[in-house]
Amino acid sequence: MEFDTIAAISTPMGEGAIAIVRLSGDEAISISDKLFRGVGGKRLAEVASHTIHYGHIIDPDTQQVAEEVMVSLMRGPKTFTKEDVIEINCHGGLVSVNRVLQLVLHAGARLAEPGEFTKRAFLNGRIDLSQAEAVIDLIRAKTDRAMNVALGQMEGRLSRLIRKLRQEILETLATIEVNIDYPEYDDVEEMTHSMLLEKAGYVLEEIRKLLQTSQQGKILREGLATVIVGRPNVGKSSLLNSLVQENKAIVTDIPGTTRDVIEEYVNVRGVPLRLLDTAGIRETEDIVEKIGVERSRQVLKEADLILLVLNYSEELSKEDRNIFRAAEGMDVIVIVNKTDLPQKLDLKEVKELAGSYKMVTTSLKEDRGVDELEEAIASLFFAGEIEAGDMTYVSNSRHIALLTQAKKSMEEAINGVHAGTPIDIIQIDLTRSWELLGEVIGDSVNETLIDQLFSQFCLGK
Ligand SMILES: Nc1nc2c(ncn2[C@@H]2O[C@H](COP(=O)(O)OP(=O)(O)OP(=O)(O)O)[C@@H](O)[C@H]2O)c(=O)[nH]1
Ligand SMILES: [Mg+2]
Repeated sequence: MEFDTIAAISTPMGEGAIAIVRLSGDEAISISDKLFRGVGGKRLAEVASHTIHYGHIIDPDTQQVAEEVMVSLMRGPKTFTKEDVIEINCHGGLVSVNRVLQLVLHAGARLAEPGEFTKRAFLNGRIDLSQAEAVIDLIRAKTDRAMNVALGQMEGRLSRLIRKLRQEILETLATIEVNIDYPEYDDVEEMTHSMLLEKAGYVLEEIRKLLQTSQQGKILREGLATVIVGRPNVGKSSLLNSLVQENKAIVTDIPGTTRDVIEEYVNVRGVPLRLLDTAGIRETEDIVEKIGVERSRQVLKEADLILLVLNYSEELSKEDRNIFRAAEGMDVIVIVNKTDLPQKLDLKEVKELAGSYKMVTTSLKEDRGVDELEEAIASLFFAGEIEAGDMTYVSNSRHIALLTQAKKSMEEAINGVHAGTPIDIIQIDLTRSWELLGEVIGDSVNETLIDQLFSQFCLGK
């Protein structure tokens, strides 16, 4: 494919030891040669591929040295985009790297859109769509395990499985065609049906297995949304601080201290948590607090796990009961905090309310019970260690939606066979399933979707 030459700063904005301006396209090398003065007047057009060169960037208008650089030169197709790629390593700091970018643009490159480098890798056929999406995941990965999942997807693990399933469907469709073309044999219909059931059954089972990993995959990717709720002053923010082992949230003895939802990522025994500390839930006239309480109720609804905190030194109140009610039907761990103080809470009453929920007693003040809580969180979600390294996970909601639809079409095909539906109707379901799987890896997606997907990337990637 033919594209113009694009350029962008590929390192994060801010101060750093180095910053990189990246160019990709047919003219990447000639544009760089207009600006680069290497040792001994060496021209980039003449150097070997995949080599790095020391020199200066010269402003062609003033002939002044703009920056001291190292330039990496990589000729296509063995590059990220399959095009010629130049990376200019500048000194870190916004001014110098921006100046180099401006000169590069002035010399004929176009400023890249967010994700355009990765989009080219996709359009030039180096990676498929699910691999490109994994690049975003990799950038955003917050834990080692999330990174492993993204890496697995990027190197094509999911793609390979999807391709295999599509191939199976295609073969099934082909066999059906052949059988329809030779209807003179008596047992053709029966043969077709039994072959169909076997093949379609296999594909359906594989899709099911993949979808089963989606819950864990999503958790690994986004972190388990864990919401700390409870009345004001029970110790929610203290709990957040204790789990992240830092004083992130403000803790005071004034009820109603936390007003906004506070979010932190933490790895608890291999479970990545997206921990949310909320404003204590109570009836209040304070406008700011009221908004906070409303937000608490909102995030509660979206939680994967709820840490419901009670105060050991106070009686169970109507508000506590309301919180239990709001959390009904969700995964809950009940935490009875402030056990260093004299008991007023009726534990029997709490146990009745808690039912099958796990219960942990803590004194965050004296640092007691946090281990047990961590244990409870880990065992609740992963019965045993998870091995994100060598499993194929689906974690992307676009993939999950497509797989769910593909599964449905497959089920319809199978039901159709059982119900004696005409074979051409069954063919439609199979074809649909084949197409849906294709969308996962980008074989049959439209341009709008592609643009939208890549626009989620950061600039320069
Ligand atoms: N004695 C005792 N005090 C505690 C314990 N845990 C927290 N506290 C204290 O309880 C007070 C309230 O703690 P926070 O963590 O701010 O409580 P909160 O639930 O976030 O309160 P709001 O943000 O107002 O909803 C602070 O003074 C903490 O130091 C504990 O286990 N024992
Ligand atoms: Mg708080």
